[in-house]
Amino acid sequence: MLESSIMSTINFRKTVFVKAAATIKQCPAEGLPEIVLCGRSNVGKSSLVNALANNSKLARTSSTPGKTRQVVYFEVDKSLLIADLPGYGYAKVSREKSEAFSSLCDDYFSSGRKISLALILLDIRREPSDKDVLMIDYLNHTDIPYFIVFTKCDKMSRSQCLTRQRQLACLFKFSPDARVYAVSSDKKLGITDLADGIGEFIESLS
Ligand SMILES: Nc1nc2c(ncn2[C@@H]2O[C@H](COP(=O)(O)OP(=O)(O)O)[C@@H](O)[C@H]2O)c(=O)[nH]1
Ligand SMILES: [Mg+2]
Repeated sequence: MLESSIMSTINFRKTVFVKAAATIKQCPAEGLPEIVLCGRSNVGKSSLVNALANNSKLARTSSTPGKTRQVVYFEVDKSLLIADLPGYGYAKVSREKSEAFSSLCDDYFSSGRKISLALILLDIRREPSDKDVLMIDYLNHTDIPYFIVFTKCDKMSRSQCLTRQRQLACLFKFSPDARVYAVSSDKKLGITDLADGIGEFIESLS
């Protein structure tokens, strides 16, 4: 997890909250390239926004899974929009609520909004859920580019992390185009690398 020295010109420290949307209709107008964060509830989506922005007060994080019921938008350096999607498939919320969250996540992908890049967050320690598998399978059948981001890597040694990454890559059948990152938002590991990767990818679109 060496931090790369090649910097993209997008400054993630200039990240601001835009709005929270409870329905697709409330989502902001399209314009800037948009990246979406997806993954099960509690995987570390909001913590990743904060780590990228180096601002722990930006996105609300929670140790109680299933809290976010909205798509939360952030604008980075007037250059891109980050959509923090509701986490999918957390068993402890009621079935009705759980379906509402995942349907907002599903709707998002079928809404016709232009998604420039999806970040699929996977907890390095956990076994993939059916929803994770479905999400990746779905993306493999679309032309939406995605990066895989393994989270909470501070919970393991570096060598355990590499072994897990290899095991999970076999289980998931990631697209050969998908870049794979391993990060810790807590310990700020791999964050600069990921920011550079996102910046470079977004800049290559224009
Ligand atoms: N150890 C560790 N815990 C983390 C990390 N990222 C997030 N967490 C914890 O995981 C829980 C859920 O994080 P959150 O960002 O709210 O997840 P979200 O539901 O996907 O947005 C919180 O208790 C965080 O403190 C990490 O890199 N390392
Ligand atoms: Mg969150």
